[in-house]
Amino acid sequence: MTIEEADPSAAARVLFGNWTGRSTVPSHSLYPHQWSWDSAFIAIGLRHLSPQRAQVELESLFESQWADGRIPHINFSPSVPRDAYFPGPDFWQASTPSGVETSGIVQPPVHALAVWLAHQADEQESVRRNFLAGAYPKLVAWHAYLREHRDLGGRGLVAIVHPWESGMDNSPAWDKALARVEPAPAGSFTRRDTDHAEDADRPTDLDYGRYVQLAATYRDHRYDDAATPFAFALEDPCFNALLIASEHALASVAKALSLDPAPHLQAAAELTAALVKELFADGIFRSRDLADGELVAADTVAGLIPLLIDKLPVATELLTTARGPRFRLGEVRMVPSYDLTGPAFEPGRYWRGPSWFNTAWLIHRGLVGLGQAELADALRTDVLELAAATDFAEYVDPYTGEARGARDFSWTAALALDLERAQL
Ligand code: 2M8
Repeated sequence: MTIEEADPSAAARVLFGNWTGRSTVPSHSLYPHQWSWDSAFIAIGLRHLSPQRAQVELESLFESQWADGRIPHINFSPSVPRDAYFPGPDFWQASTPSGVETSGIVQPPVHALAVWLAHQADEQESVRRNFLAGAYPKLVAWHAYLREHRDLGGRGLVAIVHPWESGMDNSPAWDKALARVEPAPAGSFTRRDTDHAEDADRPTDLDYGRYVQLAATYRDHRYDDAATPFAFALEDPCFNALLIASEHALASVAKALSLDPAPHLQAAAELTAALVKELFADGIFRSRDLADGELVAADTVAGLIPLLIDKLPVATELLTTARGPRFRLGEVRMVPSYDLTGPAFEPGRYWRGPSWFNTAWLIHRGLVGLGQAELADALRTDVLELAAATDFAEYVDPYTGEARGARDFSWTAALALDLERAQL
């Protein structure tokens, strides 16, 4: 019996349909290549269908890793037409020493956590395939790239240099910084995303022009972090919180390989102290804009993701914020991506209000860690109901639960599957 026959559930069907042989596309129409943090979330779900496939998903992503340790946000598939997605490989002009074509920016580092969870799904199979031993040095190099090349503010936190690096591309937290960026001229590129999704659900043309300009500047400086004049550089709480969770996971990986976990625990402790000292204000974590040194006055779900961090000293205050009027955890559908009372709130537009399944999964994990069983269970039920009711939508309206963006979206299926089957 094939693994496809063994699991006919709707979520499994989505993941099998989006599998391309060694990795999974987020969505055949909107995102037809391998995306970095998507792959990590996808592996977390795939481990319930085939632990081996989950490992291969992550291994194929690692093939896109650069010599400097960075894991680019897109690993381009050679079998997809070069103009199927914009910006494609011809725009980025980047490849690994072995010729894998990639983008040049990165995405949040959730990979070590995914590696650890994929290993735990079938330890025997993992040992047989030497999975942890193969992944460990790659993850160490990835984290070292971030800490050594991306601490642009010198405060012990990693900075993102493009909204796409946050994974929450269109977040209102980037508006002020983006307004300083001169957009690429409208006729100089052709968007592909609006061929596959409603214009009203996606970023505006003006913002898209700015995304293109920022990426082109980095590319024109050969993705050299020391040489690029970054017009956009912010310390994002979600990105740093995931690095901390991944350092904790890496400590577990090191222990399993009979290596010393102490450097990872120390890195996690240093990053946690810096995160709380530098980015916590008004009961939530906020991004710091390195251009003016100020915290951004826009509250987004990124500021709640640190709930995931083990022994976070401000967890109680953060939970109060999650349950308060800005996010109404337990009262609206999943967790809105932006402050429900904020001036930029839009319930349907990409990262400016809708609820996403990956952030719900991360917050669910945080709630379980905090012993908030009732809240965690309610969130889990909401994720499972919404995933099924929306044909695994990319995101949903936080008030009505109405589907938005792509359907049959891979991380939605993967993370719903994980919440259904994982024993936490
Ligand atoms: C979205 O981002 C891409 C650019 O990377 C896009 O809008 O074209 C984001 O939601 C991001 O978090 C996600 O990884 C990607 C693929 O699902 O889509």
